[in-house]
Amino acid sequence: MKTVRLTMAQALLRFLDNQYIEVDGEEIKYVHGVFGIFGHGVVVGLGEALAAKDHGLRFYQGKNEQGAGHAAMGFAKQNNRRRIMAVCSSIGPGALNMVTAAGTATVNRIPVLFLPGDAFACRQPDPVLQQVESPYDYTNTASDAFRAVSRYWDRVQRPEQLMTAMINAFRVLTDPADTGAVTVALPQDVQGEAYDYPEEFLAKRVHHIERRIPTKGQIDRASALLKAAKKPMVICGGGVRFSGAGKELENFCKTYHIPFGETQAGKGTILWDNPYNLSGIGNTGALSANRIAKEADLIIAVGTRLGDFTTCSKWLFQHPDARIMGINVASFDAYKMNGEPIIADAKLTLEALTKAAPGYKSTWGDRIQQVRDEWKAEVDRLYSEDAEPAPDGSPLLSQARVLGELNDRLLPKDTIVVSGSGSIPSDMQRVWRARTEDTYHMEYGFSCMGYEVAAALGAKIAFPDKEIVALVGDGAYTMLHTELLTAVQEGRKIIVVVLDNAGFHCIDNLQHSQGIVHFGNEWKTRDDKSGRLEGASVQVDYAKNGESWGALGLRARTPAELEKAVKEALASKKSVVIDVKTSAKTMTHGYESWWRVGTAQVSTNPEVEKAAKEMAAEVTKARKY
Ligand SMILES: Cc1ncc(C[n+]2csc(CCOP(=O)(O)OP(=O)(O)O)c2C)c(N)n1
Repeated sequence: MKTVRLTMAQALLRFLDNQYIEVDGEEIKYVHGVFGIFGHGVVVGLGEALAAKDHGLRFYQGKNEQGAGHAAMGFAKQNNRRRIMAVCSSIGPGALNMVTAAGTATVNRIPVLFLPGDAFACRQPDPVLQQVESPYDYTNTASDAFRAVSRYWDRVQRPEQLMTAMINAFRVLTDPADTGAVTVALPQDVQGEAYDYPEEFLAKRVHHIERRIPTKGQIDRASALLKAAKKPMVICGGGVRFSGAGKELENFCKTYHIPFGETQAGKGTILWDNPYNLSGIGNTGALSANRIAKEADLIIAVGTRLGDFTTCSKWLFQHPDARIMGINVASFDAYKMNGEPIIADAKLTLEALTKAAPGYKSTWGDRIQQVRDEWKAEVDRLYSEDAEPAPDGSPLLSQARVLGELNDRLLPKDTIVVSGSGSIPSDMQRVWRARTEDTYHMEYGFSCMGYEVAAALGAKIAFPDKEIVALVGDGAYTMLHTELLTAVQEGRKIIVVVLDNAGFHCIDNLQHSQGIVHFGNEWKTRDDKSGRLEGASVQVDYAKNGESWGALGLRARTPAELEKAVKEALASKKSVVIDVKTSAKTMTHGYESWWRVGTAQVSTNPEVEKAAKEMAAEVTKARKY
């Protein structure tokens, strides 16, 4: 066996550089690069290997490890999981900063390889700077915090362990059902230790992404359920997009006259004007999809986790005999809500099922077109909505109007829009009209504030020729936007639209909807008399903030100003921040949806007790599991 003497970190990089995937006959280089921030726990090990010019991996210097992780996730998500990045950090705080991003990747089933530096395996200089010592368990380090949010976790304590660690890491990263965050912790001494690695381990390796074929039994069971149903509907989840099953779903729906609602991850796989597209479904869904869901007697859940936002906390499907059929490569998801599990690839299953019930037609008739027309009229109304001015009389925009102007008139049809938290995803799921496939990029599994700007950079690295627009609330922007500086540094232009309503307003709305007084969510200064945050509204100039990072800063308070700013932003070569002042009262809600939250059953405030009683009444209508 031929070997080559390398440090563990050098071998790791050479391995990463040689991983390929094959999907439907196409071979793709899998790992594009490494995002990270160095510290003593990584700079002299993995950092030394990265600094050498003998590999084809690009290094991106993050500005916050969580941001770096989200950028890597945005890259993989926009690539429909066909190209990925690794993210590295030092030990201690740098590593722990990545844990949130690992959670985001795992919840969204997006492959990201996390490489936190770790304490010395030899333990001799312990405790080193940033080492979290556990008196009850010496093996416990900051890297163990990743266990809860990783689909695979490992620590390379001897250089020869790298081989099993990496093969397992890539087994999970490339598995359509199991993928998510993969964490391989790298003790700082072991990174630099030399070993004679077999050349075979370092040679080009192709991971074949196999499509799981549905069995005859599964198709028979699925078609029997379908034929017994009068009013079936489909939920189009992210799995449809990742499987590349958009055309097959279109055919399926057309053949049997079945409408579909979209989850956040599935939206945009099929365009908005498809005659079977009911738009978003669930808590932040459209009236069209939610009404149909209440009448449907079979819910064909394709590639969805059936999260509470999709099912309205299991309350949405109100037909007394409604059954769920779960088409999913992940058995965990296929079994949810007592579903008939069809554990197979979405594309192959939909293809087979389209042929399995010849002559079948749902009884929806023209109801599908009717709810679609009603919803179109409502979105048109929202797109032209005006907002009340601010208390000082200055104009404000309605949030849905901003989305409408961007979608309908101002942005090129193939602009990739990236968002993730606050009220924007809710409005987006309802009103955004996807006009080009795979341009709707929403992280709504973790709904992690701070994903937006970082992931926009990741999407831009994935598709440098596309316009990328991050839609972000003032709260999420303030929490984490500093990969904007990385975008400037890299010369990768992104347009950041900050929708500034001066506060954490979707949470304020939720609080108020449950009878609680406004408390702790609006951004107001402390009032001397009451001692509460009830003073003047906190004002921030986000355009100036963008300028300080080297971006172009623009402002808008009216539709005309928005149009001017977007035109300038599109003409700009460098990244842009558009500070858009919106009215907090204009976010959309309702549309026959419901959401279960833990309300206070006793309170000094009668409004709270009333809301809790209403909540309890609705709970009785929801499915129990
Ligand atoms: C990291 C993180 N912390 C807290 C939350 C809980 N949370 C969800 S939305 C939200 C407020 C978001 O405010 P902003 O970005 O201004 O959007 P708005 O609701 O005003 O549209 C908070 C605090 C979260 N989703 N993510």
